[in-house]
Amino acid sequence: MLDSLREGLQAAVRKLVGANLVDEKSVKEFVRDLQRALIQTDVNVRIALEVTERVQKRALEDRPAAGVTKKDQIVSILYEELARLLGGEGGLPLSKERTNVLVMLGVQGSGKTTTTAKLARLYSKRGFRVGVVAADTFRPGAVAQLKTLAAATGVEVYSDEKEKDSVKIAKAGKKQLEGSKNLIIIDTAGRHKEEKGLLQEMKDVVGGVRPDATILVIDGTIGQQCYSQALAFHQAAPVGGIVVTKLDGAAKGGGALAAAAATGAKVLFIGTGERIDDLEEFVPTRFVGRLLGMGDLKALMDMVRESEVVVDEKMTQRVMSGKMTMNDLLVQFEQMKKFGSLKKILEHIPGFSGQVDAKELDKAEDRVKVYRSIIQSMTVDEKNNPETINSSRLRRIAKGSGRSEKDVRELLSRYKQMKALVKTSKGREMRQMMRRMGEG
Ligand SMILES: Nc1nc2c(ncn2[C@@H]2O[C@H](COP(=O)(O)OP(=O)(O)OP(=O)(O)O)[C@@H](O)[C@H]2O)c(=O)[nH]1
Ligand SMILES: [Mg+2]
Repeated sequence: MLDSLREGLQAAVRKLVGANLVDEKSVKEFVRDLQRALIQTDVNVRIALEVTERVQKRALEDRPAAGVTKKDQIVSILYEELARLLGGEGGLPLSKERTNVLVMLGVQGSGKTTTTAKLARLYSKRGFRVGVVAADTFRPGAVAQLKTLAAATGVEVYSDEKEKDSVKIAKAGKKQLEGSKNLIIIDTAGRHKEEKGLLQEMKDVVGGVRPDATILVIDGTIGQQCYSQALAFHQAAPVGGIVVTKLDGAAKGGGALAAAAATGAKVLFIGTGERIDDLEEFVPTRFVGRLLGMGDLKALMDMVRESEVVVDEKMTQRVMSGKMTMNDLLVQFEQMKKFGSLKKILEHIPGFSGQVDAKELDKAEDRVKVYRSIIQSMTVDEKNNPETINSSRLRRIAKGSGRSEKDVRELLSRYKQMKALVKTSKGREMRQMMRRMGEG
């Protein structure tokens, strides 16, 4: 599904990740690649430019969170912006405690009847008692089509082939099924002499049965034209959600999804084939993660956020003024360790570029363990003023922590180095580093 879009996006990401250096030039090239991929899938040019301009601005202006490389940051910006382009999350507000009524809307051939059966199947599987109503009086064979499809799912079908008034059928169907079902899906006609007549009939049906939601079914192969079609329906009667069908093999599918989302109505499901099970719940973040080939990127990004360090202002002040304590040093080490484990995770995600030697990291983690036990064996005074640690104190600390004197000396020299670093660079680099740690 959406193979060319996926290939285009992934190629752009691969190029960026493979670049030696991420600078303005490579960001702009990345953005141009994105534009091409989006426009090829029929995303409206103005919308494609808006999205990519936001990606460019953020990529050039925002600083990456601590422990995250520039490349990783840009990929996550792309992920967020694409998910935003495809709309927010949220499903149908259905409850098993009452009878829910859905009305299917859409132009001829968009996939209403097929989607009615697919939804009936899906919600039956989820434990709803589903009934469908064949309120398409326009198309010859419409009732038979729905019956055939519904037979495969075992749901009850209400129809009345003698009745020509679709509003009457919808109402009668609702009345008959209400007692035994808690989800009633009403399939309507798409064929009409003119669009005005179709919209009027739709208003009448909606007014007649007062559904919990109307579901607009749109053919994804028409690409960005989805926008005007969805808007026309949305204005005639508020659309509760959209199903974009035929995304299997639709080259313009990306444009269709973006256009549907641009109306403000949520895309709830996508149709990915003619078979009854070819219906997927649409979750923009998950969908984009799959497009970019990054599995559960959202969970990963959450982890990145969680690993961001909250900077203790007082500690920063102490460190800056050269009055760093041993506990402050330990906090610094712990933070570095945290970033280390995060990088190790990023290693395994395609598209991420963390190039950290796992062995080195393990070694660093071991050192932090050693340092922690040594610091725990110091008195409060020693922790606050490590300069007072003479050789007899050093021996006592080594014994108390079960570490060697060499280890203690190593820690003390790391402390001195850190302090010297703050002094020589007049704290500039350090301050920058700490600020970076604090931002997100
Ligand atoms: N490949 C593919 N075909 C689909 C999908 N959804 C529907 N179709 C096909 O599209 C055609 C039209 O589907 P219908 O469900 O009859 O469309 P409709 O909106 O009910 O049409 P009318 O009742 O004439 O307005 C059928 O051949 C379906 O098999 C999909 O997600 N993928
Ligand atoms: Mg139909």
